Amino acid sequence: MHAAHELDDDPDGSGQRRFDELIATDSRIEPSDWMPAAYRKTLVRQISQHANSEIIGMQPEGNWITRAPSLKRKAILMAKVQDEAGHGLYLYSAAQTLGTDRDTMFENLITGKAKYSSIFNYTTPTWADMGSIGWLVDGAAICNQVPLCRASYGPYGRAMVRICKEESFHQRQGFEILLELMRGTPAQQQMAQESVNRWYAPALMMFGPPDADSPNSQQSMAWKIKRFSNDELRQRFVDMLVPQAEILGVTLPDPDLKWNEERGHYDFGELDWAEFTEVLAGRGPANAIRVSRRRTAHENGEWVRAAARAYADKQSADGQSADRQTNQAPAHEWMAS
Ligand code: BYC
Repeated sequence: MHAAHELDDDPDGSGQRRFDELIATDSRIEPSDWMPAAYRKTLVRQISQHANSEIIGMQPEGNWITRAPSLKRKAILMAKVQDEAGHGLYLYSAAQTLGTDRDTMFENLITGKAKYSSIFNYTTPTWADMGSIGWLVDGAAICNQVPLCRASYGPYGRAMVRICKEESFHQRQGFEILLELMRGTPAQQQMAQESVNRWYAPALMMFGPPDADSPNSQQSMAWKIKRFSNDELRQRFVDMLVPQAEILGVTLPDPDLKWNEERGHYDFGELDWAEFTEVLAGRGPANAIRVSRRRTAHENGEWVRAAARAYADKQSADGQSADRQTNQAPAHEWMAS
């Protein structure tokens, strides 16, 4: 059934029928297509949260750029953080095609109204955290995001293709940092293990609440925005991690983690969902600092935006006076008459 305001822009229901058909045949919805208001709203919510996560996600790693242990590591880390800025920008662009402007999304982020991934509210006290973020956080991101390449909304799915390619490089560089530490001194091995101990459970929470407590999943899956449920992806991630942890020689901090022959999957322990709720409510270890840093950076960038606006205004003023000149008769014609 249509909401009242949807009847206004789809009086004969043909828009809805076409939309349903595109979804049923696994085709793409494009910005100019009619779409239900709730579909548009859920996409703006998810894509803008995703973009915000990329932008806020630059901070925990940005913390180590000046302290990376070698020039090579510093160059790699800088490139990775720049990739994250790029991901944020593709995603804001994708969200803009749905009619929400970037200033609004940014305003919501810096005033603490908008959500971003819980994981970026944890701190990065050691270099090994750069390894754990790459291996666990980007690893979870890949599991979640590869299916999003097939999201029903065209601009989102297409943005995800490039993002996933870059995320997979990010994951490998994190794995390689941990591998090098695990092949190092006992102190380095201990640093790697201690870091994995801190990041493992929060990385599992990135997939969102358990299916039974996930209010958006069912509808998002029916619309083929999400292709798998939160719990399905979390399981896939754990199954992927166990053999990789064996290669690294790190222990995953979960006494209940064990292979279940019958299910063909690893069983794992209950996560601390009270902690997740606290982080989402803004009371995680680094929520306040993340948002305030973003706000300061935005304020400090005001002169760049002002200069860009002044330049654009000047260009369009020059363009207008050039147009006026073109419309005028050339001087020699005027003189001749
Ligand atoms: N953190 O009904 P549910 C990266 C919220 S960036 C915070 O299951 P949905 C990277 C959820 O929004 C990776 N909030 O929701 C960057 C909802 O609240 P609202 C970021 C969470 O949308 C830099 C409520 O809980 N990835 O990889 O069906 C460096 C109920 O949840 C979280 C994406 O954004 C969370 N973890 O499913 C390194 C992927 N989980 O909005 C790496 C795209 C849930 O109703 N997003 N919530 O107020 C998605 O796939 C989905 O939005 C989610 C949640 C699976 C996250």
